[in-house]
Amino acid sequence: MTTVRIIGAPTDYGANRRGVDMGPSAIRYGGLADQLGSAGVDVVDAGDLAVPRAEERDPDADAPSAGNAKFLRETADVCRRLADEVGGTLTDGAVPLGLGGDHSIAIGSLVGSARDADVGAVWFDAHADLNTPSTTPSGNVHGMPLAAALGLDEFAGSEWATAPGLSPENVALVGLRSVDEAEVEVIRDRGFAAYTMSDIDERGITDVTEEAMATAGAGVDGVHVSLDLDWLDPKEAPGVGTPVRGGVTYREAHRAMEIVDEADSLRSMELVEVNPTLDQHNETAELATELAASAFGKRVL
Ligand code: 6HN
Ligand code: MN
Ligand code: MN
Ligand code: MN
Repeated sequence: MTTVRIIGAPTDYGANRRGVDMGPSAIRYGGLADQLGSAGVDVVDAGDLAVPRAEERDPDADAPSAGNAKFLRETADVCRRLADEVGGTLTDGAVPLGLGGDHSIAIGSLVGSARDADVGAVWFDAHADLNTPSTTPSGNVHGMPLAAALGLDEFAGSEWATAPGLSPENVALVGLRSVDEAEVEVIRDRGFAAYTMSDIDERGITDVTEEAMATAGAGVDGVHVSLDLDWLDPKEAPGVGTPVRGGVTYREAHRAMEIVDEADSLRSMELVEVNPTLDQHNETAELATELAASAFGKRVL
């Protein structure tokens, strides 16, 4: 039986709206353990990493070496510890499920997941998260985790950020609808598998997600699935810091997570960017728990 180990990373260093640090609590309160139990997996909760409050830190402590990237030192500290937790969980034969926090925690998840293995990554997100300290329009590290793990620009050779076992040909982005100019160039130059919402409109979520999982999983030990809740339409998932209209529907999201399960290559996963202060009744966190259950095999019949 699969054991899923929940690891909370209550950060908001990487986002410009407070509240995403409450994500792990909101997702647990939204019924995560019960949902995963009904998917038929064993659940262990490792609790939350200790994350100092952003107000007590200087966002520019690393400047100018960090370029325009806020709280890079704090992000590195959390990601190092998360990578150890994720790596240790895999060594113990369990599947790590990270709870954000903002999307910068994906750096730690990917480094940990790729520590002793070759991995792919599927990025379910409205955004590409391929900015670097020199291209970022916001300074927010949640717009950079995929670039960091791939060792692009300033992240090249950075021990805490780069996931050596992750290669570009095993990366797939699904659901894109808000991509910065510099990110478009990176996607074109490096030839990432990238599916916009128009691709989903045209081909359907089943076809696109199957292809994404196959691309990410080709020739590697397993796939890291990063689920940014702003991937969904804001009508379904209002509790996110950077909502973008025109996202996937509730049904499309579930179908995609069912395909994640069917691909049988899931190595590690994370649920990020849930901001319960922007919800009415914790609906985005609850949705996150349901989607995790689908990814771990929950079915109606
Ligand atoms: N997210 N591309 C924008 C930026 O500031 O770099 C938005 C990033 C959103 C990040 O998806 O976690
Ligand atoms: Mn996003
Ligand atoms: Mn993201
Ligand atoms: Mn399964």
